[in-house]
Amino acid sequence: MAEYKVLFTGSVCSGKTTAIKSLSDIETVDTDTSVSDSAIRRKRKTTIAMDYGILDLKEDSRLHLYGTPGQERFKFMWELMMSDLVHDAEGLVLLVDNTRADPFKDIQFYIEEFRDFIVRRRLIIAVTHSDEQEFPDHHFYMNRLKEMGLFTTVLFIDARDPSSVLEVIKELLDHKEKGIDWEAMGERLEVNSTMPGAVKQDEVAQTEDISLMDAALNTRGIVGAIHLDDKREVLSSKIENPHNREILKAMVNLVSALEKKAGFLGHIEDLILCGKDQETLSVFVDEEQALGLCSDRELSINVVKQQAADLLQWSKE
Ligand SMILES: Nc1nc2c(ncn2[C@@H]2O[C@H](COP(=O)(O)OP(=O)(O)OP(=O)(O)O)[C@@H](O)[C@H]2O)c(=O)[nH]1
Ligand SMILES: [Mg+2]
Repeated sequence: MAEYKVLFTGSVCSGKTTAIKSLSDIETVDTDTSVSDSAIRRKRKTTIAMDYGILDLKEDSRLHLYGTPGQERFKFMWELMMSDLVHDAEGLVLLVDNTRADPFKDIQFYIEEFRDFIVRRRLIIAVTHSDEQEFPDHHFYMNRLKEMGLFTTVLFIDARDPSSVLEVIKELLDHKEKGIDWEAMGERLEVNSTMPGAVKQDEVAQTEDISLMDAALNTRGIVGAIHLDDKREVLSSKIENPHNREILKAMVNLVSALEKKAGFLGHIEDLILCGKDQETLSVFVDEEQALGLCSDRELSINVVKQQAADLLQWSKE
């Protein structure tokens, strides 16, 4: 029996659990649970450990489908999976949610986090939610990725539609495993997916009434937060150390001052101070609001940035 493995990753809500359910011939193992932090601003359930399913390719070959949890607070699972379960995987499928404020930031984040894993494996970028947000389109992705030095396949899929997710697998395995009847497989999966409960379609965004501050403070590694409006007035602040609060406010003002004085820089999105001691201070600024965060030193800058992007985007909904 030939056995292959593939790993799906991507931001919260990008469709990892759904894609694996769409493809699997067995009842998938999912570890979804109710959310208590920034993800609650978008959905009710999130994967905490992993997703797992199996796709029968032929009588004598099958594909094991693994999905990471999307939230960075479960990042230890990514490392565990990469070093153990999926160390021999064929490739990584990076699901990119097209409704994200800046999908390319997500791509950069995941490429960075999975850098060692993709060195010797195929990377396929699969854009989801494009039925909800058409742009960036395929052409735009190809151009931007080229600028980023990334030469990889980009497919537009709907994670809820088995035939569409199957295109990703075909791209990954077609040259490796000959004689697969992709069309018949697509039909089989379509039939499966109409079975009750085969694909969960009922967990669409139900934004609950949780403030950005509560979501921020429920996020692993974030120990204080301050939220300011477009006029840079403080809306809410939960920071124990008064000095940190003042420094974060000053950093927000500094961003505005720098944008005025150093126009050649264009819009400054963030300013981050990393000291040698325990906390990192960062501010994230857009036209409508600013968010200041105190975080544990052990939380990487890459992760703090990704968390802030999540918090700011979902707070606008
Ligand atoms: N409209 C639309 N909805 C989609 C698409 N892909 C997935 N969804 C929906 O998006 C929601 C979230 O999908 P999940 O599969 O739970 O996302 P996830 O990546 O597993 O999220 P985490 O486990 O929290 O990281 C579900 O309601 C899906 O049905 C798509 O391409 N278009
Ligand atoms: Mg999931």
